[in-house]
Amino acid sequence: MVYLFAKLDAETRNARAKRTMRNHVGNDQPLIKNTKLMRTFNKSIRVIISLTLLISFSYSFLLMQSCNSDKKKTQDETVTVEKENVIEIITENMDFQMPDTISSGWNTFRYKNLSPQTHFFLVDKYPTGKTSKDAENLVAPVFDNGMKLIMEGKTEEGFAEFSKLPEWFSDVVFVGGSGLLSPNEVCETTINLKPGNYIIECYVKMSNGMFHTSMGMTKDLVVSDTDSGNEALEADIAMTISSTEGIVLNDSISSGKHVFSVYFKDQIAHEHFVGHDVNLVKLDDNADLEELQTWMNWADPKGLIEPAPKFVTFLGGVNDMPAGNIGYFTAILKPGNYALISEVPNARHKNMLKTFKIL
Ligand SMILES: [Cu+2]
Repeated sequence: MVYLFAKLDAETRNARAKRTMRNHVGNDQPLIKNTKLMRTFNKSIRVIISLTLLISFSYSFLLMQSCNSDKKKTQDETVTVEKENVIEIITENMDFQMPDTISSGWNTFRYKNLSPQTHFFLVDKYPTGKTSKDAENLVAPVFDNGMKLIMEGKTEEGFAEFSKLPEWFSDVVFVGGSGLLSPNEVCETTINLKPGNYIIECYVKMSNGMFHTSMGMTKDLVVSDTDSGNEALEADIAMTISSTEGIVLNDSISSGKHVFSVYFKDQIAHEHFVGHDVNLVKLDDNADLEELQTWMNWADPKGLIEPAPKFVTFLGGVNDMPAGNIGYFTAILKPGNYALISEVPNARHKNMLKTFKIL
């Protein structure tokens, strides 16, 4: 490396000196030789060139050092991710960037929302043979048409539209996923998946009422027979959710990193046809809980639609799961006000809106 530098140094110096001479003197003029002026000029040029080279080599050296440390950092990060065995999902533009096949058993999904909209990911077990194409072609249009009518104030016609859903749609099972996640946030959710074919989706709506599902937020996912070998997480804050008791939380919550477990004591289809889940929300001073509650119902023309309510930040959670299942989510809590809320109509009335303060 040192030899290379020395060689480059000499060659570059010669080449630059020649270029500099040509530029200064001009091609047509005869070269003035051996004058005192020329010697002084040559000396100054050498000093300038040396300084320039010194600065540019120092800079290159620093740049190489920084590249090396960046590279090392990236390698370290890769090692960490592999060791943690986390499955990364990224949304940039109505998409799910993630592997097509994952192992079965316990898996932690790290969801990064790099888009300007609020999203979640929900894992659906579709009946055998049905794929994300069926979701896009046979399910999403029905929901879009129904929602369009509801938004026009034709509520009954809108709900009647849902009878056009394919018969097999009632066999679709939601098996977990993240809670809602605001733009530029990251969340982690851990669920257990059996081998099979699944579909990942997000059904938040665009400002015109169209579901993200119709905008490309569906993805086929194969869960292989190979077990991940991961164990269930050890939660430090346990909660249960049920249609009869709502969200029940026995532990008090302090600041810092926590692993929450969510046990689905039961599961039902609420007024908007889907089940309950748990979403962690950071509340700013001006947060409006009524507005938040209304927004948590996709069937409401003002619900689950962009723009998301102001002064709240969605931090993930655990999406719908069948009764008897448990899911986990991890969060770092800073001092402030928070809410745990379910994506159902009238959450407060169902004890599915709990607020707490971190000191
Ligand atoms: Cu979405």
